[in-house]
Amino acid sequence: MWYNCVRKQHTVILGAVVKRGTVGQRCVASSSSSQDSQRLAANGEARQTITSLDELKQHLGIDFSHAKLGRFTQTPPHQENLFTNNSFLTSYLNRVLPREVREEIWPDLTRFGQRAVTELYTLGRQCELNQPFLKPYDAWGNRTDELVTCEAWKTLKKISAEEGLIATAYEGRYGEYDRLYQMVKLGVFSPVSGLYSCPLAMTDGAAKTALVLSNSPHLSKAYQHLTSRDPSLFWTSGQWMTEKRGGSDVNGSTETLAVESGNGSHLLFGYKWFSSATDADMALTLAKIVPHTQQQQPTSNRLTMFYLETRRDDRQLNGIQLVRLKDKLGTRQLPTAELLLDGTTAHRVSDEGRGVAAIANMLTITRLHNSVSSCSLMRRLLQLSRDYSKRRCAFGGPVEGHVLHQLTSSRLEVTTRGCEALTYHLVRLLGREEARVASKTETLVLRALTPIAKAYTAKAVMSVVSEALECFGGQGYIEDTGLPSHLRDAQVLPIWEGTTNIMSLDYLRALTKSNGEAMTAVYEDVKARVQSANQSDDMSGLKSACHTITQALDSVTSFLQHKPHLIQHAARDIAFSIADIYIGSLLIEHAEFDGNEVSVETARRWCETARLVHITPQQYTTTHNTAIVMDGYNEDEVYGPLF
Ligand code: UCC
Repeated sequence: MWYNCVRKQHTVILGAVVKRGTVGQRCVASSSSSQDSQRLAANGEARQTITSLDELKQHLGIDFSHAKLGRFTQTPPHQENLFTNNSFLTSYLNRVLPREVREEIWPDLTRFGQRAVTELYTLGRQCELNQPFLKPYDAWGNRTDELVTCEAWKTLKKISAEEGLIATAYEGRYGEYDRLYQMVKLGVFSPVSGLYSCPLAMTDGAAKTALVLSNSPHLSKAYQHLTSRDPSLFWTSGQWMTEKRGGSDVNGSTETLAVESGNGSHLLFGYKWFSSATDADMALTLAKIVPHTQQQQPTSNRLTMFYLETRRDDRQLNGIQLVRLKDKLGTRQLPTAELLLDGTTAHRVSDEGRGVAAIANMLTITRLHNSVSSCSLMRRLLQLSRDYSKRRCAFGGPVEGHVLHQLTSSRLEVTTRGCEALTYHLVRLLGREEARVASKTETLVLRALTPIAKAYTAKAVMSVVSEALECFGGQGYIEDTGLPSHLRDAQVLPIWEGTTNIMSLDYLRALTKSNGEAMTAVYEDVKARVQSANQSDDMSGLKSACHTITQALDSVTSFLQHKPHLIQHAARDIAFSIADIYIGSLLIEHAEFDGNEVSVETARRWCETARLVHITPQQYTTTHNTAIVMDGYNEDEVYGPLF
């Protein structure tokens, strides 16, 4: 190591004894051996030992310096195992899984919980940082429609297959528990997956639809691919339902036409406004059939479901043009596109005009995926925030010690537990239905509460994630912590697969379709759970909670019976009341099982400190609501459109 000394007649070398040189003379460092020291001393030459860069700069009179940044840097939150450290979920599984199933799947979930926060988290983050893009043309002007995704995205597809994230639900290894095992694993995967959880939701929905319909060789082939553990065979699926007119009123908005091609297949012509993950291998979609003899005249106004593969045998796109990628608020890791279908070869896989009913098979699955994603994102943020609260100090101690922080965090924890209780209970019922062991009550409860769970958990995740980000102070708002993207991504959860209002109306559809039997099923289910806890001597601390649940349930039931004319107005309030009441009963049941102080307190808080009934008949007046909303709206003062 050497320095050229240009300002003073000194030679200085860090950590070395050096000889004085002359201006501009190159000095070569020598080790500070005692021999050297003795020689220098004997010659009467100056000696100097410099031990830091600051000393060096001072010695040489160098003015240049980095700004002083201080010594302190905050320790980032550390990542907990997403499975083993979720004490509510593990306790729930201990309750509902038979010992032999538990013993088999526990090691896999434990391993995967660790893999999630190490390898997968890194891949997910790379997807956030290397977002997909579209190369519509090559350099010579040829249309290519090339969708470019990062390597991490492709690796996540491979891992999804190998880990059996879809296959697990269909292999029949654990009977009624296959579905629960799969969804718990997906819950571990989801918050770190760089949104690969989204194509998996569609894929799972398509696999289920293929299994249920099982009437076409095309769907049989698709099923084999969708449920494969072999990455070279594994396919993902899209669900192309939404068109330019909107995604809620599917029947009223779909313009895509299907023309018989004469060889048993159809050609699709239309414009799909949101294909959530455009790199899918196949899709299920809806169109109106037109016979090729009658131009543009659908045989029925009702929709039919079609199966298509996105690429032909020669790997060219199947009559599909990728018009543009969506510029979304969040979920930017995910290549969501607008697609033009221009003669896409497709195969009819539902009865004509039964498309919505057929694709509804997907909806139960994708909406439960939505709930699982909401729960697991809440869990992820709470884990990070609680770890951080042990590391970050303020006002003289770690944040975890401050009473207001404790209360805030405990509320988030109770909300998250409630959402997990509802979601995984429904997953369990789905598993029972799929294994054909569900009672009629369980099937009705599953149908009725799936949309409610989707709506409720998606609203909860927005508020929990926002609050959890506050726990990080300003760091929660800083992009390269990786934290803010969670809030952006969460906002898709109340929107896609049906908005909160659509979900509330879907609950009413389930009640109407079952002639009210679904409501009776929910009622009896809650009552049974509460009665059991009420009779237990150990549950004396929850008597009041049981009473509150019963009262709330009676109040909602009475409203449904006596105010049918207000039900449309009240749909959302009914949905949220049912969610709160049902969750309360689940938490009581769980507390009864494990008797743990935290479980009892969670149930007590859920039932006693929050409002369970949200119904407000005095607000159900069209006139007043319209008057409030439109107050001040003056058409003369309305100017140009927004962009
Ligand atoms: O647009 C979207 C994209 C948003 C942004 C995405 C960004 C991408 C990033 C993603 C990142 C992760 S998502 C929006 C997708 N759209 C939906 O989810 C649909 C929402 N709308 C509904 O759910 C509606 O309620 C409809 C479409 C189901 C209503 O249609 P209809 O035709 O008015 O409904 P009907 O006539 O009441 O029902 C038709 C049939 C009936 O069966 P049958 O004829 O046997 O009585 C219903 O019982 O379908 C049955 N059905 C159901 N069955 C309807 N809903 C269900 C259900 N949930 N479960 C079972």
